[in-house]
Order: sequence, then structure tokens, then C-alpha cells
Amino acid sequence: MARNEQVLNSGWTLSCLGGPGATPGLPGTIRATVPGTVHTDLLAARLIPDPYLDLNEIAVDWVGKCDWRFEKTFNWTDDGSENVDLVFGGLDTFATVVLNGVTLGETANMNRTYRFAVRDHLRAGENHLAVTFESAWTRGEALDKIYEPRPNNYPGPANLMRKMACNFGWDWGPTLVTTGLWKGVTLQSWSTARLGAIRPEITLKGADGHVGIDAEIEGETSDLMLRVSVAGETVTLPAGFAELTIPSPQLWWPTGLGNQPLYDLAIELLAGDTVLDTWQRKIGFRSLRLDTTPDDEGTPFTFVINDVPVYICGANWIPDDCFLPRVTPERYAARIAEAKDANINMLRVWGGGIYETDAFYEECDRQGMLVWQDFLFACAAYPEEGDLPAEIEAEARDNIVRLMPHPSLVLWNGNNENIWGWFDWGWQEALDGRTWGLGYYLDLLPRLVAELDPTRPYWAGSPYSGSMDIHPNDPAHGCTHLWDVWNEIGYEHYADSVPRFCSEFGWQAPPTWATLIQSVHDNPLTPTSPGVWHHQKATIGNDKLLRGLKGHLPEPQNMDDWHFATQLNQARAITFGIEHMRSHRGRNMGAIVWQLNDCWPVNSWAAIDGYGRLKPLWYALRAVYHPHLLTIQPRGEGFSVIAVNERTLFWRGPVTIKRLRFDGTVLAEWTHWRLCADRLSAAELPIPADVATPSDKSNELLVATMHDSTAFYYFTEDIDLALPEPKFSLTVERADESWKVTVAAESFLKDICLFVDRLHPDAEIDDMLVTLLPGQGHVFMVRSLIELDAKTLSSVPVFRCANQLR
Ligand code: BMA
Repeated sequence: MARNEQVLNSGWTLSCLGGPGATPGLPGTIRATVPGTVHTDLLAARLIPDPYLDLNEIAVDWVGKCDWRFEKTFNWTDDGSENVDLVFGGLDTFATVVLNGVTLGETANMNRTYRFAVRDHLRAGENHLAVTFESAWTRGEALDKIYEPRPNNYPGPANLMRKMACNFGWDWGPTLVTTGLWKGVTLQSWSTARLGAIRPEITLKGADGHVGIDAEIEGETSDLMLRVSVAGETVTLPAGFAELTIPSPQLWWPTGLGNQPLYDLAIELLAGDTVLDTWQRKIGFRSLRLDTTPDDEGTPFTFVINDVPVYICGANWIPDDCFLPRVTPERYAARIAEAKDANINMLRVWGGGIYETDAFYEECDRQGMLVWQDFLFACAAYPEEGDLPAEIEAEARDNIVRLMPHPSLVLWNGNNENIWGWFDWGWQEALDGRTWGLGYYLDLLPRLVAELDPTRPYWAGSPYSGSMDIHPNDPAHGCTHLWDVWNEIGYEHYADSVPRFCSEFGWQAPPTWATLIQSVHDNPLTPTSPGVWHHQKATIGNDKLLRGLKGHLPEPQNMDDWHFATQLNQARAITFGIEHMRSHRGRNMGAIVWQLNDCWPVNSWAAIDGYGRLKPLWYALRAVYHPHLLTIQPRGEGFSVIAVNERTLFWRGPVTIKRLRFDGTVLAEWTHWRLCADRLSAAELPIPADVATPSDKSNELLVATMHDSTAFYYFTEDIDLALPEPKFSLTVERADESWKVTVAAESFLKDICLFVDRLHPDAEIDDMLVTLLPGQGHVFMVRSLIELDAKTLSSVPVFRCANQLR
């Protein structure tokens, strides 16, 4: 008899079992949503205010401190199956599962799937299922007593349990400790046998695709067959292991380098003619290697895909919402498309979050978005005693097997910043010999990856040099995090080193205006008003925002200028860092900016804010991650123009370099007849000194052009530039569903932004940070449901350019 599945996601209720600060007056039970969380159920029942607004996070703190019970009844009809399993996709976190009064088990890991054999406990007709959750805080207190204290950058017991760490608050995230059935529930009936863990190893052998399937069989294992088919090839073999060769499949490529052909892989478990169980996934064929072979400069960190060393234009990914089940497949698809549109080719799923749901990786497969997956350890010392090692092993096994079919997944990484913490953050003294997780990173996890997913590389940490004898954040070795720049020194210091691979660096800015005023209702609204302050979680974050402006832009005198200047500075800081790294392509083979997204509306390093709106940084990333980057960089005593080419065709052409006054007067001009950047490489051309040497640093710039790429270089910072009073004309025309906004510059205009979200929260614009010389024009396309008028669009705070900041 074939496997049969009954979904048990509907008809749940929720009740509060109390806790230290439980709000009196909660009704006995409310409707619950599965997949869901207690917070979102309370919100739907209008029993709590929206935790994302104003200071409400504090008001709902009690929710995470209570115990909660989810219950439902369901009908069950005995179809004669030999086995019935109750399967929970995800329980967050400390749950006791009771069916018809019988305790099936207790759970302690939100990152695992749980399966209980329940045939003997089911009744024909009505059944009662209860899942009771103990507060993670309460459990944390108990764990605190078991484990002696270990360093943790953030308050809360995240390092003592297997629950998303950022749930307890992060330097961009609120403390909203969630509870609930965050993935679905099913009742699965089967007889004889069913498919357990399926591990497809997909490789290339010459031009041919090779699929090796290792299938775990639960139940009777004798006389079973496995029928495996991929791309029209089918084999039927005794169950257990199967191999298939696909002659010359089309290769799966990361975005920008080719297409993403996906093939159906289908597996059937057969007993004679009966199909007992089935399993299917989309797979892709590509080769993969992480090149870390030491060279003259140290230890490279280069992803080689289909034999092509790929330069990584990446972004770090955090959970897209504090309430995970809100992140629908559509939302993943949109967010990943936004990353791809910004010329991002890799997302690093950061270790303080989760192993994302299947929809995330499926979408990355479809869109050619490479995925670097951290194991879930971040910014803390993790004990290696008690129940933790077994939980960690079980969780790693679950997720390695779940994610390994995805061609987009290209790296398993041990942890976020923990090796660095041990080296530099005083952990060694604080730990006094106690364990901190090294055994996971150097032994357990690489062993599990080698056993279960041997075709994928493993790296012990981000940052990590490749050896405990070399500082983990040594820029010459492995992957590096550059955080002193934002935390301590100005962004010009990105140029101080050339990391082999930079897996984190970032600069803060507030969310878009529309998101700010949607989430904070302070009156007056200022950088330090209570709501704005509350939506800034980084230690002295607002001070760092101001300090970061120093030497670059004047100190803002009002809220509008603060908002614009800090966003502009964020975009410029990251542009500066990436241009520097990309100009050293070869020695440096990747940049992963911190961070793509936000989990709520907050002042953060994100390019896309917590309500999904694009900050100026997003537009800056799109420009600086363009496969053809032209940049002017200081080299030696002078300057060079560097053409960086991430395409597989050479990029060549004449380059013209002009030194101009802001009024448009050409002071020097030089054309080199042919600069040629070979495929996947960078080419450097020194600029003659007479062209590159200014007579008045404050009033001149260099402009390089090659085909449709342009590079600007200023000899000094905005505070010292004689930027003219902005003069321009602006016209608006209707163009089908959009508006065509033409800006014609009458003076030099630096970094024009039209903040159309000031006019309507849903209005969108196609470009930002556009620089125009006098006489030049630019057409912006705006999508807006409301009528646009030239006067409002031409005025502050909608029309902004750097000239206005003084
Ligand atoms: C690193 C990250 C995150 C953090 C970011 C900004 O530590 O791994 O933990 O949010 O820096 O401070």
C-alpha cells in the first residue's frame, strides 16, 4: 500500500499556561495558525500590539516568557497501514507532544524534524493532539545552571540551546522570543517500508552528469527496489544505492555566467509492482571546488564552479522576518530577485539565523543565486557537553541531507565569528579551559559533511584562516570580516588591506523614510527620539553613524538631512570598499556585504529594509557589483583606471579620461585607444600625471568612460568640495503605468536621489545616486499610484543631491 499523508495544519487553538508576566485577561483559548508563532496568533486575535511599531517590543516581552499550549482534534480512519507517523516539520523549541493523553516525546531543537510512531495511540474517529511549549527563557535559566557561564556577545541563552540565536535580540534585531509550530504537521501512513534520508551526490565526470543516490529505507528492507529517473534516464536497482549517468547534461551556472537548467530527479520505492513511497527534487549539474591551495600571497578562498573561478559579489542573509512563517515562498522569490537585480551572485545564510526553508533554496536554484550556508553558531562560546553535541549532530544530519540536492548550495561553514571570538575577545580567560565549540567546527561538522555530502566544501568559520596557527582574521588567509572600519575608524580604511575574501563588512543607515514613519510615530521625529532610538540596536549605533560622516559629509542639522546624509554615506562607504576589493581581483576573489535584508523595521546595515523597501545602498550595490566595473583607484604615486570584467567575453575599448571643473570645463583629456580586460579578470591602466593632477582639488573631478561604463573620482571629500548650488529642470510625463521624470542638470549634481517613498509609501523608482555634469540629463522611471508633480519632485526632501548637504 502506498504512503498516505494527512495534513494536520488546520483547526489548532492556543492557550497561555502563564509565566512571570502573563497579561491577565487573555481569553481561555484563541485560534492558532500552523505553521505559525504565538506572537502572530496573538496579533491576529488583537491581543497584542504590533511588536514592530514604536516601543511595542517591550510591551510584548511577556509573550516569550510564558508557556503555551497548542491543541487540535482530528479524525482518523484506519486504512490498514502498518505504520502511522506523526511528523512535525519544526517545533520552536521546548515542546512536549501528547496524543490522546499519551506523551510521545519532548523536543529541544527548532532546527530538526520530529517523527513519532503513533499507530498504537490513534483512535478511529476523534483524536486529540496537544503540543505544550516551555518558555525558552525558563529553560535557559535551567541550562544556565547546568553549563557554567560561557561568553556570548548577546544577552540570552542562545548558545545553550538549539534555537535561532537572533531571537534573543541582535544588533539589528528585537528580542522577540518566539514559540510555536513553525513548520507544518502531517500524519503519514505507510506499510512495509518508506524512504528515509535520501542523499543524492551530483557530480560531473567529464562532460557527463553523475547521480549517486543513497537511500535510507525505514521498515522492511528485503526485496525492495528503487526506481530512479533523471532527464529521461531510468534505473531500477535493489534498494539502497543507485547510480545514473546523464550524458552531457546542460550545466547549471551561477547568475551572470549562464543558465540554470534544472532536471527532475524522481525516486520510487517498489515492492514488486507496488510503489511504496516517492521522493522528488529538482537538481542541477555543475562542478564545484573551493580553492584554498596556498599561493605566494597566502591562502586564497576562491569558488571554482564548472572550472571557472567565480568572483563573488555577495550579501549576507538574515531571517527575513522575526516571525519566520510569515516568509512565504513568494517573499523569498521577491527578495532573491532583488538580490539578483543588484548583481549579487551569492547569499550567505548567516549562523545566527536558521537553515532556511526549502522554498529559499529552490528559489536560489532557479535564480542562479549561490548559497553559503553557516551551521547555526554565532558570536558565542558553545558548550560541548550535556545534550548539546547530540542535538547538534542530529540537526546537522537533518539539514545536510535536506539541503544537499540544491545546486545553489556551494559551502558549509562551521560558525560565525566564534573562532575570532576565542582569539580576540577575551574568551580564553573567561572560559578558563571550558569548551567553546571548537570540536564542532574542526571535528564533528567536517566529519558529517564528509560522510553525508562529500562533494561540497566545508570551511570551519567566518572568518577563518584555514589553520588555528594563523589568526582567523588575517586578510592574507581564507575569509575575513572587516568590522573595525564601521565600529572604530572611517570607511577610507577599507583600502588598508586586500582580503583574499571578505565575508562580512558593512555600514549602517536608517531604513527608508516610508518604513521609518510607518514603524515609528514620534513627534517630533529626530535621530534620538524614543522610537527612532529604540529601532537602533547597535551599541552607540547612532554615534557611529555621525562619526562615520566625519571627514566626508557635514554634520546634519535636521532630521531630513540626517536621514539623507547617513543613507548616502552608507552607499558610499560600501561602494568605496567594494571598488577597492574588486580592483584587486585575483588576490581578492569575493565580497559579501553585511547585510542584504532586515527582519523588522530598524536602523541597520541592510540594503533592503524591514518592510522590503530599497535603501540607496541597494542601488549602489547594483552599480558597484555590475559585471563591468570601471573604477579610478590610487596606485603608487598617481592614479589608474581599472576595468573589472566578470563576463566570459573580453571587455575592451577605448577609455577616455577627463579632468573637469564642476562647471563642465574640460581641463585635461586623454584617450587610450584600447583597454582590454580579459574574460573574468581586471586590467589596469595608469593615468598620465598631467591628466590626473588637479590644479584645484575642491573644484575638479576625473571622469573615465569606456563604452557605457563611467567612473568618477574626486580629489577630496564632500566637506571640502566646492559643489555648486544645484540647478536643474525637472519634468514629469505619464508613461503607461509609470511616470517618466527627466532631470536636466544646469549645474554639476552629485548623487541625485528622488525619494518617491516620501510621496507615497508604495511609490518606487528605478535608479538613485545619479551624478550629472552640467548639460547632462537623466530619465528616472517612477511607479506610483498617485499623480506626480514636478514641483514636489524638485523639492527637498524628495529631490536630494549631495550639493544640498553643507
Ligand atoms: C557581525 C555579524 C553579526 C552582526 C554584524 C554587525 O558580528 O556576524 O553578528 O550583526 O557583525 O555588527
